[in-house]
Amino acid sequence: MATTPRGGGATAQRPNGATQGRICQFKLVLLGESAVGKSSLVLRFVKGQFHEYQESTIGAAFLTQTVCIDETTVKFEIWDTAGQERYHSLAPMYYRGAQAAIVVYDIQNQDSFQRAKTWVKELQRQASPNIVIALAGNKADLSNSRVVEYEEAKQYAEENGLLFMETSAKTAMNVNDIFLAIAKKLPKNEGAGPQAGGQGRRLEQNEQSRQSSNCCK
Ligand SMILES: Nc1nc2c(ncn2[C@@H]2O[C@H](COP(=O)(O)OP(=O)(O)OP(=O)(O)O)[C@@H](O)[C@H]2O)c(=O)[nH]1
Ligand SMILES: [Mg+2]
Repeated sequence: MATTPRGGGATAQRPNGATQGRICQFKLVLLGESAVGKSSLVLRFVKGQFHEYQESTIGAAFLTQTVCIDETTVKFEIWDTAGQERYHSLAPMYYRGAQAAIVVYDIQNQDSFQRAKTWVKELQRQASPNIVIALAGNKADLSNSRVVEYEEAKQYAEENGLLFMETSAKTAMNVNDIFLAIAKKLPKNEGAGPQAGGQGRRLEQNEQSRQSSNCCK
């Protein structure tokens, strides 16, 4: 099973150059307190890089990345939101219509875990009903100064139906894995109509358009 991230673009190529026909596109949003590492996780996933002095995001940033799961290419349209409180009111613009969300906290920061729980509640109340939510306990490389226990977060995630992983944007631990776990959980079934909320949108070969429909066709 091919599960490696690939460079962005709507046309998926097999190693032999043949083009895969089934491409699903999903909107994914990252939410969480400032400085927990949202942008760093995206930078690691999309570009394989890590910056010690990553700048705080202003407003939001948009990036894309594709992953292959069996015969399906999943294209993520990623909205990396700004965690500073003054940007909170913008968040609904980014999670509205999203099929997936990664809510991030820093394992060294209890407040960021509480903030993550608040984001989860907001998503459960106001985002698409079928949204796939993953909880990421980031900065796992700094586990010597951890204050949020793995078991506590895991139990919370289980109780709330969330995917859960501890991640490190710095070492790349579980970064691809969390996106892949989301991609696997997203519905990619054939024949879903445009009204089926939460479905990804299936692109035809070579299709580059950015229509607003959000379904796998
Ligand atoms: N050690 C370690 N540092 C990390 C990790 N992820 C991010 N950082 C650092 O934490 C700081 C904040 O990271 P950002 O990615 O900017 O955090 P953010 O959540 O995007 O912050 P806002 O854009 O303000 O919401 C940066 O200095 C990163 O280098 C990690 O996994 N391990
Ligand atoms: Mg950021």
